[in-house]
Order: sequence, then structure tokens, then C-alpha cells
Amino acid sequence: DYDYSNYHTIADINAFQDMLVAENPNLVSKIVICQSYQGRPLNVLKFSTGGTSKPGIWLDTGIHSREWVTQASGTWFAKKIVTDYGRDAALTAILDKMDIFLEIVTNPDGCYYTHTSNRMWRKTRKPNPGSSCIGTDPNRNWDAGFGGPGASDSPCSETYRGPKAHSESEVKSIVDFVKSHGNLKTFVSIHKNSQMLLYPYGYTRTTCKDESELHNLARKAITDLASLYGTSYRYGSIINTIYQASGGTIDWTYNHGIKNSYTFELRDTSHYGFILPANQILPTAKETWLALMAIMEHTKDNT
Ligand code: 0X9
Ligand code: ZN
Repeated sequence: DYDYSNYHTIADINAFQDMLVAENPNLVSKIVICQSYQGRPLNVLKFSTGGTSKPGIWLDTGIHSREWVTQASGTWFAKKIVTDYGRDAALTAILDKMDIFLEIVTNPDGCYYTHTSNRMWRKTRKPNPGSSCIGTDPNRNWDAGFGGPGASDSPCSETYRGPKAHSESEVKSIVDFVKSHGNLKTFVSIHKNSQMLLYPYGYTRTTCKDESELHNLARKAITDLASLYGTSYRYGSIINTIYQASGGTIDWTYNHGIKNSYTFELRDTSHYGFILPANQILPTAKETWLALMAIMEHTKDNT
């Protein structure tokens, strides 16, 4: 049986995903949206009760590979969805109306590298011509304020934006998926560090046109999150709450028309940094799930 309270290799997580599909063939399927630079499959779990052209909800974890508690939480979310469907009224109502897409290992080359060579690897693993430094920050590579302040043009930087927008297949594959799906209503990209729930924008101080709705929903989501263990979250736009960052995931998804575009920064605030002890995986996943449910229910009620 899969141990949700420990960290796992990419091979384990892939085996988990295949097992979940095998055990729940009427609810879960696996879509391979492309391959990583090094040729690993970019797997997306689709949770669907059937029907065509349902509106969709997207969740991703692990785009920054060292943020291990996010992939671990994503694995728990997947199990939670199959456990709750048909038992929990709220989740059942969501899935009867909408499909959920979940990419757990969004940066598989980086994930592999964190398990084999450097636990603190953040970026992709694509070499940069003319530099000995490897990789692009996949949260600076999107075509939203690309190249502006809050990202680096130096391949050796942890926030290197890449040679051009969507240069990383790990990013481009999601862009293509979002465009071809055409009916995503909610997009949540999950990171770790600093306990925040953020909405657009990160590249500009201009407020997004849905700011008040996004703000109120964020407040509801973090209130629900805190109800479990008292974990306190800050919330607001990226630029006002954490710092300016250009080329980020949810600025692009928002500009593309996905109104409920959010990004989480999970536990903790700084004590353990990126090496969050494994005994915090389950509490982190469980409290985050409450916030995700608030966002997904809101989506269902407004779609
Ligand atoms: O710098 C980042 O990419 C995010 N912080 S992290 O420690 N996870 O690297 C903050 C940027 C804000 N945007 C998103 N979280 N998407
Ligand atoms: Zn991150």
C-alpha cells in the first residue's frame, strides 16, 4: 500500500498513478500531454464521471522540483478524490458537473535530479547553449510579462526565464493542453514556502479585473484551511503579497481567460525551508484540500 506520509521517487509516484487508474477505471484516466526535455512522460490524471465538453479544473504540483511537499500532497489529493466521490456530497457534486485534471510531477527531470543529485534543484534540466549552467525556472517561462522585472536573463540564476516564452516543454505542454481543452474554469498551481494563497498579477501592479471576486474567494479558502490546524495564510495578488515575478504560470492562465487562477505557497514560513519533515505531509495535504474544495465549489456554483 502507498505510504502517503512519506516522500517518494518519481518511479513510485508513476506506479501510484497507474495503480489508481487500474483500480478506478470509471473515474480516473491518465493523459500523457508531452515529454520532458529528458524524455519522461508528462502525466496528467483526469478525474471524470463521463460526458463530453464538461468544464474543467486544473491542479498542478511540483513545477519547482524541490518543493516535495507539493507532489506528496498532489498524490494524497488524487486518492482523496477517488475516496470521496460518491461518499462526500460536495466533491460528488463538483465531479458530476466538472472534470478535474491533476499533474503531480510537473517537472519530472527536476524531480529525478532532486532524488539523485541535488535535493535543492528547482528548475528544468535543459542545458543552456553557451553556459555551463543548466535549466530554466518554469515559473518565469510563461508568456505573461515575459522578460520583465522579477525574472533573470542569466542562465545561472534560479529565476532564469529561459531563451523565450514557452521554451520549456514542461510549460509548453500545459499551454497546449489549456488551449486545446478550451473550457478550464479554474487553474491552481501549487508551490511551497511561505503559506500564501495568491492570485494575479505577479508581473504588473495593475489589478486584475476580477480582483474583488478572487480576493473574497481567497479569504474563504484560507479560512477553511485554517479551520483544521490553525495554519495561517496570507492572501492577495502575487506582486503585493510575495514579490514581483514575471512570466509566471497563473498570470498566463488568467490572461488566457481562466478566471479562477490561483497559486498556493504551502507550509511552512521558513523554519524548515524546502526540506519539510515528512510528518507534515498529511497535515499539509489535508488543510490544503479544504481550501481547494472552497475554490472548486465556488467554481461549480458559478459555472
Ligand atoms: O518565486 C516563485 O516562483 C514563487 N515562490 S517559490 O518559493 N515557490 O519559488 C513565488 C512566485 C509567485 N507565483 C507563484 N507562486 N506562482
Ligand atoms: Zn515554487
